[in-house]
Amino acid sequence: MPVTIQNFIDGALTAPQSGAYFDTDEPATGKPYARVPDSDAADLDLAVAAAQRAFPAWKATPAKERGALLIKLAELIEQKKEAFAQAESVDNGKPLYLSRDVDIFRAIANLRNFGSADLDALNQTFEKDTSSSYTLRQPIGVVSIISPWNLPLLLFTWKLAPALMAGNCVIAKPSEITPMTAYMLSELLNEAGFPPGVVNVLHGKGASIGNAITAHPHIKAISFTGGTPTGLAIYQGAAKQLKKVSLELGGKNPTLVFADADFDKAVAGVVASAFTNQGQVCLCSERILIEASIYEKFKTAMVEKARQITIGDPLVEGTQHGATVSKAHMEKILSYFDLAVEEGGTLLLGGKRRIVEGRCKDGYFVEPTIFENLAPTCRINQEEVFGPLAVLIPFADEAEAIAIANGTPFGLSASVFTGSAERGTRVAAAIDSGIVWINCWNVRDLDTPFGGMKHSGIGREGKQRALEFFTEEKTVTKLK
Ligand code: TXE
Repeated sequence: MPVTIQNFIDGALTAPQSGAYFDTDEPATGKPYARVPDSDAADLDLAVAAAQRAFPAWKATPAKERGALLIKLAELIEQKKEAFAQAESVDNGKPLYLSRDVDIFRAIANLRNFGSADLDALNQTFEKDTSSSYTLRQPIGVVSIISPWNLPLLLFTWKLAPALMAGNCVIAKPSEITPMTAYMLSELLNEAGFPPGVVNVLHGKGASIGNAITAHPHIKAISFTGGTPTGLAIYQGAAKQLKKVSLELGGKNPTLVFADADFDKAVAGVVASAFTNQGQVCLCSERILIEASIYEKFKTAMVEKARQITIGDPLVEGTQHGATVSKAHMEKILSYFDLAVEEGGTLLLGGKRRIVEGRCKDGYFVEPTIFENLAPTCRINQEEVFGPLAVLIPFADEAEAIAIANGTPFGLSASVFTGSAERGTRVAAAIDSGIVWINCWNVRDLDTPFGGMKHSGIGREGKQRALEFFTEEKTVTKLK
């Protein structure tokens, strides 16, 4: 029997007002396993009213006490971390090792990290001859977070924690494709001690509850992570009410490999950057730029390393590559592989759906795939595929590498592999992206600013930036 997920409104698990649910399936098997509330504006009105009632007392609660509740929630999740990891892998299709070591580990870290933040450190003072001024950071009121399916609990908590720490009441909408761990978190909120109405979790589709959130007059800010077209729709909708928005959107991230790089480290880094989480991380690299003098050698080594990735049931220990998140997403990825062939690409590895025998025979598995001979301006090198795809592109020199790296509408992240510290610094400064890694990929310090340029988004997340986003700044001046 499928599990029935419920909304969490005003401190209680609640069925959707309409009584409507839809099914979500387990990507590794293709079989429905949970029923998800198809929430709409009526559920949202209840949640917003509860959040408004809760706001004055929550705002007045000392930040340290708010943080203690976040840390308590982290502890409660930690006590059930294996159940959370299993649920994340069932819901998303990702291998268990990732759910354990990345998703749930980071969700707990997010809650702890923001729960111990020093809000006073955000304030500034200004002393002049005749006046002195100081700033205050105060909560906004009722805010919303909208999160995607690729790192479900990780990204949900990455937004929820700073919103709460800053003193806001929250309407949280996880992706309808992966609702389970947000539901499990909502079951712990009362035990953690959050007063009713402070956190409300609404499940449902972007076109109904998502749009209703953007249009709601009493929601004052939205923090969103997801696809660029959805981000644009939220931005346009939010503009009508001058809502604050933070948008973390797609990428078409380049990895640059120079001939002087540590060869083995670069091969390992590039394979991880292309295929981790079945390529479904906004920071994954779909364009691998390789200096021409090592191109053939690097290509051979990379294809060989990627060929060794173990594809299989995400719930079996040792699996490195699980299922992509949904049938629709698998089909989108496969259609891009067809496009790469149409555009003249040469397939070096993978390129198709993988049938995994047994329990997973109907699952949405896509092979790690590598192409070459595709111009940087091809559609396949311009559009975000968000799957296990790497296109190899040779370059002659540093200037050409930078031009190719910057030659897309996106600007989220980039990696540079080089043995020269000067070159690393120079290239990092020249690349148009919010994040650059030198001789590594996806090394995350939660305190650092995080976000993208161009069509990859607006604003930055991370410790201080997220707390700034979720507060209003007030300047107080007095004469001396
Ligand atoms: O994401 P959506 P989708 C990219 C990736 C992927 C593409 C589409 O390229 O193939 O986006 O994925 C909610 N108003 N990324 O369609 O739609 C939705 O319910 C308000 C990049 O699954 O952006 C979910 O909670 N909300 C990425 C969230 O938005 C709306 C992560 C994200 O879903 C809405 C995921 C609306 N009109 C996909 N429509 C990243 N940057 O990490 C949808 N939503």
